[in-house]
Amino acid sequence: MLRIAVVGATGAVGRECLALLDGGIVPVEQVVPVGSARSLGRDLGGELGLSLPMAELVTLDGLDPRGLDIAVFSAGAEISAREAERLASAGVLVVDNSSAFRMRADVPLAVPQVNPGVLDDRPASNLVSNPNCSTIQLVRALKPLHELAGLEDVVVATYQAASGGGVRGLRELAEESRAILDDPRAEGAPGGRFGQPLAFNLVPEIGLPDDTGLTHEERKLVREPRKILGLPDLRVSATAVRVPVFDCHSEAVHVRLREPVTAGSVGAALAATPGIRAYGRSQSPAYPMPRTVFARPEDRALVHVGRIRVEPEDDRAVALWVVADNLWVGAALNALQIVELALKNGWLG
Ligand code: 11C
Repeated sequence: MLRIAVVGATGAVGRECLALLDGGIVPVEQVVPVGSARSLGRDLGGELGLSLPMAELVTLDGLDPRGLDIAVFSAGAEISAREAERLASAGVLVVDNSSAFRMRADVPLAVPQVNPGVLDDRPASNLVSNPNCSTIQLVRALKPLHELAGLEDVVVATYQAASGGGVRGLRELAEESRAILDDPRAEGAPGGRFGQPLAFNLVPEIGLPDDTGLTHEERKLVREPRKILGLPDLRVSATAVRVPVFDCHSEAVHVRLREPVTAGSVGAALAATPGIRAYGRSQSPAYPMPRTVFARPEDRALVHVGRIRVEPEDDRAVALWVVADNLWVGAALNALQIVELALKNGWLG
């Protein structure tokens, strides 16, 4: 039985961690919710209707690492960079949802369905990084294609939901949508969680651009799959777009393979992969969509792949449409599946 701290417990990912722990994903003796000073005194268990054994909410300053097995951090890169190593060096296994440590050589970047081998041994750093949400669903769809015919290069355009911007992103989208429904000509002002008004809009910039024009989100999509798939030279080209959808990220993925394939062989490889639901024309709906994926807990736990095509002029060029719940598959669920595998591998006694 584990004592787990959930850092960022009041945030969008932290709450989903608590809900998944409440559902029994790993055996828990006690959960310690960790939040900011303004959240002290909140009864998160009561607010979220949880029956988990939960300690009182504490701040990171008040979190005692003694007797703690694991800390799942979902409070942003700045807080992770500042605080996670203090806990890790006190012997706590930290599973970090931020970008703070992902590219460090002594920190595994883990997606249990894709590169479970990186979790064979507990890292000396006591840190494991959870990849970016848009990376996780991408690599989960790419892995069976790589095993089938070898990846040569990948072009991905993302359609990312407001929940990627946390509770504040969700609230802003709801408020802006109401304002525009009341007055369709209302002009939104730049600013807010997404830099620009999101309701009834598309924002093709997630995170700050670097000197080459690539945004932070796009850099993660280029670099993280290389580390996870163990393909340092994989060519990835990404365009990340925020869309006015509350939950679930979608991706149009174009892949060039080393060997020829058919749509049937690609569909069969995806359908045979645990954790993936592959869609064909005979199904209804014939393709995944954010609203349908988010509607049922069993679908929130899967990566959904539809519109599976092979270019008529090029039997090594494959196109896919990939949808997954960014808060579960892309964050909380992946982090707790890392904990599950760490337990199975005997890291925690
Ligand atoms: C978004 N992908 O949708 C981001 C959220 O590096 O873990 C997660 C940021 C990260 O805005």
